[in-house]
Amino acid sequence: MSSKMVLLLPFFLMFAALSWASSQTCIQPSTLPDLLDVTAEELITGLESGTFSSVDLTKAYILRIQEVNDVLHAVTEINPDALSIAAALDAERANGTIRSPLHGIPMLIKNNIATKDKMNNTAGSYSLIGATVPRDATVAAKLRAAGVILLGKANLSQWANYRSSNSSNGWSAYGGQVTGAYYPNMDPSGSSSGSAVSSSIGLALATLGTETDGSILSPSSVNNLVGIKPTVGLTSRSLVIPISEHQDTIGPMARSVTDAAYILSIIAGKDASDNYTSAQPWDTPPDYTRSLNFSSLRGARIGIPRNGITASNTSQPISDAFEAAIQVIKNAGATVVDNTNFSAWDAYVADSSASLGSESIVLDADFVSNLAHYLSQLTSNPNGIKSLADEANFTHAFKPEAYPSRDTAIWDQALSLGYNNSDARFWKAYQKTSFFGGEGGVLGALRAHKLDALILPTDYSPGLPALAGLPVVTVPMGFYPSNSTVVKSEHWGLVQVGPNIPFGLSFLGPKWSEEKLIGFAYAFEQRTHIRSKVQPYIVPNIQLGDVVQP
Ligand SMILES: *[C@@H]1O[C@H](CO)[C@@H](O)[C@H](O)[C@H]1NC(C)=O
Ligand SMILES: *[C@@H]1O[C@H](CO)[C@@H](O)[C@H](O)[C@H]1NC(C)=O
Ligand SMILES: *[C@@H]1O[C@H](CO)[C@@H](O)[C@H](O)[C@H]1NC(C)=O
Ligand SMILES: *[C@@H]1O[C@H](CO)[C@@H](O)[C@H](O)[C@H]1NC(C)=O
Ligand SMILES: *[C@@H]1O[C@H](CO)[C@@H](O)[C@H](O)[C@H]1NC(C)=O
Ligand SMILES: *[C@@H]1O[C@H](CO)[C@@H](O)[C@H](O)[C@H]1NC(C)=O
Ligand SMILES: *[C@@H]1O[C@H](CO)[C@@H](O)[C@H](O)[C@H]1NC(C)=O
Ligand SMILES: *[C@@H]1O[C@H](CO)[C@@H](O)[C@H](O)[C@H]1NC(C)=O
Ligand SMILES: *[C@@H]1O[C@H](CO)[C@@H](O)[C@H](O)[C@H]1NC(C)=O
Ligand SMILES: *[C@@H]1O[C@H](CO)[C@@H](O)[C@H](O)[C@H]1NC(C)=O
Ligand SMILES: CC(=O)N[C@H]1CO[C@H](CO)[C@@H](O)[C@@H]1O
Repeated sequence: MSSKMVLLLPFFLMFAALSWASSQTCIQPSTLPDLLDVTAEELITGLESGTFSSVDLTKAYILRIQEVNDVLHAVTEINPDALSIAAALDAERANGTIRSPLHGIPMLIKNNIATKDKMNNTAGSYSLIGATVPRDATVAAKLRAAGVILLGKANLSQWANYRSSNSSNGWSAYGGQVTGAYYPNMDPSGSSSGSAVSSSIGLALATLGTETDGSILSPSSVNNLVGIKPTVGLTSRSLVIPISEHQDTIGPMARSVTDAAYILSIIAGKDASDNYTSAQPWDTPPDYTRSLNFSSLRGARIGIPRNGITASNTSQPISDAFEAAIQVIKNAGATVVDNTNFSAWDAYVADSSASLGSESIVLDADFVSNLAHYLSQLTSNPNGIKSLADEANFTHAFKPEAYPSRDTAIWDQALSLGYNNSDARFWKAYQKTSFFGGEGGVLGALRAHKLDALILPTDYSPGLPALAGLPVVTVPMGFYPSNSTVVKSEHWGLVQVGPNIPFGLSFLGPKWSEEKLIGFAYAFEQRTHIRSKVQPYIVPNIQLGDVVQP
């Protein structure tokens, strides 16, 4: 309680000062959207009507980041060129050049997505500071070409949570500890922690995250967001610091399904630099905003794989909210089929509890190969890191990397394998994981019951889709009630359960089914509007009215 008061006081004072400043201008605050909840379409309307410019928007977001970052550590760096890029995009708009619906709108991207500009790309490690790339990551290039302002880099669980057995979600050596905005010292989940927190309180319109197993879905869930974890191969991974070519994917983290759909439409597509994208069943990807149909649940068949829900003593509010969500989905005209269980669930659980499970082999072996491939593309590499072995050596020796209080157990295991993903033992493990996620898991359940999608509380949703490269969309479903008992993480004491901490609902489908999943998530969101029912404990007070010149 006392720490909450201490945190809030400086922001309250700053707000008082700025309210006075903005009252000196002629701008009517009511014509300006609140950046905490603003939608893409409200920003588009404001930019088109000239109520504010992209420079105004960029200034406001930079001030908002500076206002809260000392507490939340959500952003590792701000693009030093953001304001000049915004001015250039304003000039283009003035002469009639509109590159895409998101022309002139700022986004943050996770600090494992490289850009060829003044920003570092480090996965949160000091080892890669100053390293440079030959071009932007393909997803970053697509955003830039669409006129999106790359405002900065979001902090993350270091190495996308692929280093340590006893670190914390949202901690990186370079960026510090991200905390969530819904409870003091809140575990932000991860690994796209800074992306989630930044999007949740409006430090940009929205953000990009990356997922190998849960890293978009889980932080979106606990930070009250919509997250799209695309089919592996829908979005290019070229020049994104990898874990696993078989499981990695890049997706949007936004405050609404609509905003996420706008962003996915920009970043999806084939790329010769990531040949998994050549499996896309179309020449150009769909316009996902066409899936935003209030009636899309009508006539849909939705399954509940109950055996994938492993209840715990803190999950009663999640179970209650899930049952209420099922009723909303039925009332919206869907046929809900219960107990569409995963046939290989028990075998999957047994395999993943082994000391070296199949998924660990896949990720370890991929990481050894894929990290070396990423590093081989760098155009400068100040610390000469060429392999995982080099990286482990750097990390063990460089004090700010906090070794051994944050160990390197995952790397130690990957290095002790002694092989990479060209080895027959890798393929044996990959066959198992593909089966657990596919025919023994999501695909088998969909087929057996002729379903369009499965639903699960997001806490239980990432594992099987990760193994088979399948898409998932999460949307806010509820939050812990005010009398919840606080539960802290085992290491480093972050608050994982507590009053107001949100959680989501996931829709799972077969490869390339994002259009359907987005439609279902939208139909659910538009009937429930859960996001608006819970407020963060800390929000930046800077608004457009503080920067717009009359
Ligand atoms: C508008 O400005 C952009 C950027 O300065 C320039 O590339 C483009 O040619 C201009 N278009 C027109 C129609 O003037
Ligand atoms: C990149 O990292 C270096 C070292 O921390 C820092 O001096 C530089 O400002 C960083 N770049 C940006 C854009 O923050
Ligand atoms: C995909 O690209 C990788 C690396 O660029 C290459 O090793 C592999 O042979 C390619 N696979 C196909 C099917 O083209
Ligand atoms: C919206 O979804 C419903 C149910 O699937 C369908 O009947 C309707 O045609 C869709 N509307 C549009 C505009 O696609
Ligand atoms: C599905 O799983 C649930 C939870 O484990 C179990 O209670 C139920 O009996 C199972 N149903 C079928 C049809 O296997
Ligand atoms: C939940 O159960 C575990 C042991 O199963 C116990 O240690 C923990 O205190 C319980 N938490 C709550 C909030 O009851
Ligand atoms: C993978 O291992 C094989 C066999 O040891 C080796 O030839 C190859 O260079 C390794 N590839 C990478 C990317 O480490
Ligand atoms: C490990 O790093 C240290 C300095 O940090 C260096 O002196 C040593 O040569 C490195 N060893 C290997 C095997 O790369
Ligand atoms: C993490 O593990 C390492 C190695 O076992 C240990 O030295 C360190 O104390 C652990 N840190 C925490 C916070 O438990
Ligand atoms: C919180 O309140 C609800 C409704 O009054 C009650 O059912 C629940 O047991 C309470 N939980 C705790 C942890 O006190
Ligand atoms: C932009 C920014 O605020 N960066 C900060 C990220 O976190 C590190 C470690 O806490 C700070 O040193 C940076 O200033």
